[in-house]
Amino acid sequence: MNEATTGNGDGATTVAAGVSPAIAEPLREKLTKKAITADHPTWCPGCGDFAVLAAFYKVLEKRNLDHEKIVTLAGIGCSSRFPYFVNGHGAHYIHGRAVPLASGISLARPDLHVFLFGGDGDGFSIGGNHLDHGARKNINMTYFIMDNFVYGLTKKQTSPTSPIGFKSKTDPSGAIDQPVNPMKKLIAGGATFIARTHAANVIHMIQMIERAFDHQGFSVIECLSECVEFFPDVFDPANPKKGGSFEVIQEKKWDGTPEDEMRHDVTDELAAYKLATLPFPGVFGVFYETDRPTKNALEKKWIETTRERTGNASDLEILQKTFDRMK
Ligand SMILES: Cc1ncc(C[n+]2csc(CCOP(=O)(O)OP(=O)(O)O)c2C)c(N)n1
Ligand code: SF4
Ligand SMILES: [Mg+2]
Repeated sequence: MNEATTGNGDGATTVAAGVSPAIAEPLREKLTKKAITADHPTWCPGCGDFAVLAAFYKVLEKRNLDHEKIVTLAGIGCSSRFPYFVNGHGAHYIHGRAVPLASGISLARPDLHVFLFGGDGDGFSIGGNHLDHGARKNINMTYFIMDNFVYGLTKKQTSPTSPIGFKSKTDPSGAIDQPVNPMKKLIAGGATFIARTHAANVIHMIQMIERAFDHQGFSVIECLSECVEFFPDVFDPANPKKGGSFEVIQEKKWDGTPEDEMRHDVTDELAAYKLATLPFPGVFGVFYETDRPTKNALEKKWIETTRERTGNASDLEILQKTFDRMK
């Protein structure tokens, strides 16, 4: 039996044992790491992004997704080279414009699994506005932001997440601007799944990617991923192997115990915001998750209603009518 799990594309189906589909699908081979590995990653040795790629391969393999339904997209940056290293549909697109590209693909082909990768500059700076709109519209996709607190590809400029005092080529005497708080930005923007992880913790990364993938809507993960070249050791305070501590959010179990009172309710926006105010390195896990209709679902309904109203006219007929009206 070919068993594909559900996920951020609505076309992944599971054929139940013993049920014969009208036209039998050819038996699929299991999706292997070999099948999804494309090119030799060209990141600097030790770059945190390698671990992210390894975690992503693991999730694809584990979920045994239909290979042709995997789409990996990115903007521009070291982290945005990601689609080159995944054997699947994908594009290394324009700096900061990956969310609009992913939105179009997700809305036009809701059966695909749309994964988006990029950096802090790509997502929070030039693409910050697109991030907000993707979030508020709740367009179905999984967006993984590899945050290294610097512009890596262009060799060390201050990024929107660089801490005050960071010395870079654009701030030789130290950054003076208040950095973006990714969690606060995403909560305010209206993202319906928001999580935070660390590239030094592959197991946690895998858990977060799977949770985000299972969420219907605009799901975003911020991952602290070290740029060993231009901002080394910055994430050590959250890396137990380097003397730091990785503090995981304890989520409510709704078991009625007194200790559950202290646990985090992921549906509570204000509680998520409070977690986001904790000083660096903060906490890791799911900050916020809520159910809200996706634009994909709303648009589908709207198209169906319109189609019904036009007596199930074809796209061409509707277009022709529109042109006729314009004459
Ligand atoms: C429109 C546009 N502006 C600027 C650039 C130059 N540029 C390329 S990548 C980049 C920043 C990359 O930083 P980030 O997104 O944090 O990715 P990283 O390299 O750190 O992974 C910049 C400014 C560009 N390619 N296109
Ligand atoms: S410059 Fe930094 S972010 Fe880019 S590949 Fe090298 S270590 Fe990674
Ligand atoms: Mg960066």
